[in-house]
Amino acid sequence: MTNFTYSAAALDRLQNSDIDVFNALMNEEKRQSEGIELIPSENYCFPEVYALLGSVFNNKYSEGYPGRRYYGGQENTDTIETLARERAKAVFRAEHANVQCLSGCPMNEAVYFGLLQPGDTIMGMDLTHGGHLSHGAPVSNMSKIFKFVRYKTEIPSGLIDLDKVRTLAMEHKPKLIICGHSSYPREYDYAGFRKIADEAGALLMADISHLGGLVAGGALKNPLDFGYDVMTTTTHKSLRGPRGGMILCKKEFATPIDKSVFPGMQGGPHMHQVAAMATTMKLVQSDAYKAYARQVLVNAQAFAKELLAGGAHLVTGGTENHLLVINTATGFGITGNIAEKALDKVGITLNKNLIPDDPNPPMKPSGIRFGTPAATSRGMGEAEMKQLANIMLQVLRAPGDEALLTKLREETRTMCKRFPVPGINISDECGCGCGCGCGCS
Ligand code: DSN
Repeated sequence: MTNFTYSAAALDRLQNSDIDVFNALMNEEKRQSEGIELIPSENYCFPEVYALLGSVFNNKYSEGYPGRRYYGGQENTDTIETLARERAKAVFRAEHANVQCLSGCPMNEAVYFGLLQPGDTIMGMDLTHGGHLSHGAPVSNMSKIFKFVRYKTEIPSGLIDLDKVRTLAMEHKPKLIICGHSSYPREYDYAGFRKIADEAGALLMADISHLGGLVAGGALKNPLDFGYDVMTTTTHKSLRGPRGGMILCKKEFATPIDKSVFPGMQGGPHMHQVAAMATTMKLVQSDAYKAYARQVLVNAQAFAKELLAGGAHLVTGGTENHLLVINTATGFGITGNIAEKALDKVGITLNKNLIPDDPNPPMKPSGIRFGTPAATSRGMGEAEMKQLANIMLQVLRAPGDEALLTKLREETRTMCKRFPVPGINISDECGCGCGCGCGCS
């Protein structure tokens, strides 16, 4: 059996009432424990987060904001939301915080509707060059409502050319410019974007969803220190909190942003999520968390160094943050989907990814994307990054060699055993005799 942070009594009830979902849960614990998570947007949350996500705050409707709700019984929900807001403001040096967004896309959509009118122009990074769906990808609903102009990275450097961003901004005069990405391995020139927005007369927003924990921990720059009008971040990536999103902004935008989140976009906030955000915002202020944030970057550097030495082609030639993108097509002659599948077989989870100007389609792209936040949460350091990079290199050179993959699977499993996932403790003896944590005992 597993020894997890849920209440044992609740788990027992689940096992009795829904064995199918119970088994899936046990298997997922085992998958997360015995393999290593390298998807850069994923992480292992703080154990305290499980306690709150599984709590009675799940039961409460709290439309409105602290002190101004539509339903009664809000004395405890007001406490947690006020704590979450005040702590978020302190962590990110923000004048205002809204902590009710259900996740990343609604969070960014709430900013657009709060500050702009339908038909207004927004400039964001092209999804196929590292931007995010919610920054105006043609498939998103937002692209039917706002006009999006997309800046790209340069080929072959993979870097953003600020002069080109400026030219585009002066040509289209967007009402809002967004700095933010989901697969750009470099730090943004926040000051440079601020200058461009001032010249173009645009509001300026940073979406730091991937980087939230690294900014909170002081390892990367904080866009709000450069006078950004709005900053958004999801709370479950490098921040290690619950799934969710928060909007941080200047005081002058507090009212339109709050109104846009509720009642504009959402009804009742998920108060179990808000409670977990409050605790997350306390935990990220510790010295241990600051050391974690720094180590995420040190680990990414160690990973990059080893991969480059092994002949991998890294988009932009390296990384300045927590993530890396390998062009598997040029370096190893395989597409990202083949690489993803083969790496899955050895217990390394990452994702296939488009590279800038990819000649291949999204489901068979030319690259893979991965990062170090989750591995670092397990306590892994540079030596383990080196070992993981070497396993990856062997897989990428011979993705069809099943004997090799089986051998490497064991190496990954052995390594993972030394670094338990925070909040999960799977013992070798599951009680049923098979050692699999399947719940059949
Ligand atoms: N799915 C997230 C990512 O992987 O970057 C963003 O929404």
